Amino acid sequence: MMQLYYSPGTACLAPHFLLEELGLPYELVLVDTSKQEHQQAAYLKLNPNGKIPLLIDGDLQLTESAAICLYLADQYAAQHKAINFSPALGTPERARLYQWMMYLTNTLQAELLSYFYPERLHDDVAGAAQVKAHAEQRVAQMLGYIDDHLAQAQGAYLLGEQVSIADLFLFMLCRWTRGMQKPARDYAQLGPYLQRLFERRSIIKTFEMEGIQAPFY
Ligand SMILES: N[C@@H](CCC(=O)N[C@@H](CS)C(=O)NCC(=O)O)C(=O)O
Repeated sequence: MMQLYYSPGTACLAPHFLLEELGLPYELVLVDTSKQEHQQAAYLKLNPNGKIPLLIDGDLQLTESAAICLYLADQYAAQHKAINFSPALGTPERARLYQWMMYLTNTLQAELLSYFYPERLHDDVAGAAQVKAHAEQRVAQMLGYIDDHLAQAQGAYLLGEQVSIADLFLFMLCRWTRGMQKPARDYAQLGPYLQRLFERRSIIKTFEMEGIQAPFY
């Protein structure tokens, strides 16, 4: 059975949503970051970069939340005939999926990491506070860009009519903005978009399983 190594609310969320969507059997393995378990030898043996999440599927040990989502959607598409979370290879829709997954991981997720860990980017407290404030401003620009895209999209989701792994990934990142001055839920399009996604059983169940309480996003 597959195993997803997780710590509640972290980058494990998107793969966790997807595992629930696909209805696959899997085991959740808690990595207790309050005890620094992600930096201990047992975990580092499985994932030498000491980050969460990690998926184990047979002989495959896979890190990077976005890569895990792409892998699961491709590998187990047949299990979920009703919804294809990753459009077929070689199609324009697949190209758009790549575009969004790269944008979300390289741009928005990276900026959110600066927001949450500013002390890694500056030695003194005032400098770190400035890094955090700048990261929040840049996140706001990115959310504005996504909001504009949703306003023009031919459908309710990033790729149009069809929900995809990019939406599950974006939901996770938007949740991380909930403490900002203007969180994702306060944008004209993102607000109803997040509400729509939050109605999915997979998302509610994932929050229950990870012990996450309101506010959810
Ligand atoms: N690019 C990685 C980022 C993983 C990551 O930074 N995870 C955080 C939790 S959201 C973590 O493990 N933090 C522990 C640390 O950096 O020490 C991914 O998307 O999987």
